[in-house]
Amino acid sequence: AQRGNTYYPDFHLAPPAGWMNDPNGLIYFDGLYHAFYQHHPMSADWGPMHWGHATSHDMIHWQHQPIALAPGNDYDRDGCFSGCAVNDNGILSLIYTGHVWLKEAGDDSAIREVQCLATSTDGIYFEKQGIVLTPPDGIMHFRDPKIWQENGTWWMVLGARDAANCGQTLLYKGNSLREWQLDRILAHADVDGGYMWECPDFFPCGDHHYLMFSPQGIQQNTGYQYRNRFQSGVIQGHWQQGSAFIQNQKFTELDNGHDFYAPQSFTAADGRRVIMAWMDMWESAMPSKQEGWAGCLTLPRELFERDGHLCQRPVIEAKSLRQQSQPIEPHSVSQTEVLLDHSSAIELELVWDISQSNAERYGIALGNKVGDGLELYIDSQSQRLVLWRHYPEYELDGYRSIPLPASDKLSLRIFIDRSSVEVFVNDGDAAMSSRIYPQPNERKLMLFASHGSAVISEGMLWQLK
Ligand code: DQQ
Repeated sequence: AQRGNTYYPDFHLAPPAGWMNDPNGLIYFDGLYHAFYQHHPMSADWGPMHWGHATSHDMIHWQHQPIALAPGNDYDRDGCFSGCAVNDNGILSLIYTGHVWLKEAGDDSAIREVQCLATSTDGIYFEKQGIVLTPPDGIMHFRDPKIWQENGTWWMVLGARDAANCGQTLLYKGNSLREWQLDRILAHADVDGGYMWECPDFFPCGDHHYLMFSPQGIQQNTGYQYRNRFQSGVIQGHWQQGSAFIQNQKFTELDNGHDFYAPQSFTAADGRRVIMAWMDMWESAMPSKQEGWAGCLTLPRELFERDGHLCQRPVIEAKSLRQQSQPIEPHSVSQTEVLLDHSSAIELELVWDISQSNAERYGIALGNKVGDGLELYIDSQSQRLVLWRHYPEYELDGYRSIPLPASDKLSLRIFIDRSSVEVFVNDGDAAMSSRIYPQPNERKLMLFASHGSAVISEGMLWQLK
């Protein structure tokens, strides 16, 4: 419905109208990918949560489907909050959190949260089956079930907030989707680790297990170097059915851009572990609301391990978006060069030869001129890769950055849509995702280098469908 608007994405999943937040119930079922999502169809603001729904043959091209869940029963009166989808013996089953405000809407100090089931025979229309799990004594914030099956046993991780206001992940074991017993507290926050851990997920990848979650209430400037109150990341460790989660790394942020929250994983048709996240952020300005919608999802990303390190890259299916290509010949950049006068949906691959470059700063910019809009650059002095956005009319400003990898060359794979940028560094070592809000006449794509020159050793630019 929003095609033609300034900010509505060309190749990311966004709601047909209204508000979107977390991806829910990502699943490959019966030959089709399903993406559900937190949705408020009545306005572009968060409100009583519904589950929006879209299906796809390739996780890239999506078709909108009717709304799958709407609030209204006494146990989910104020929202069908986040959850997952599983294949229960051929039945597509959604497990979600029924949310009720006990005092006033928005008052987090008095809520009731329970886990609920809904099933479908055709993958489109869902019938609510009621409550399947209520919280342990003393726990009120109790949400976002993520379920998997292993050797015939069901397992569920759930986000919770304990009596001392520390976030935790609870692990439940189930004989069926309707009978659950608490197995253990899988992991919990120490003092500065957040008051609530939202949207947990727990899965094997490479040689490890990963607990992925989105803590709320992180203190700034702690030893963790978190960015703000909201984060999404993983703890790496080892786990075997029925035993403790042995953590061998601290929480690590998954994406170092401005807008990435509540990722959820699923297994693709061929067994790849794929994640999608909400590509926006709580408390952020969302200028697309003026167009009647807000929020979109990231591209699906395949997770994999390299040298014991969790990496992510866009699923291979994303290449089906590529249309005309334009090579960027190896050369030295010493002033601003315009690559495209108007870039709306593009993919850009660039390899910078760091060892041959002496500019103070070099990279790409999107805007009217360098220093006005978006910049992704290498800062030679601090040896960091910096993603900077500057949209003062929307009060969206600021830097995010990561240390440069220790290699002579830096390869960047960059996806630009009408209101987003996603950057993948050195084939998956890191990712940076942010919403951007260039006006239609401010979409010049440039290469730049200041105070010196910088060497590009490879490059390719694609227009995307
Ligand atoms: N969003 C949902 C909750 C979840 C939060 C509500 C995370 O279930 O904890 O829209 O963004």
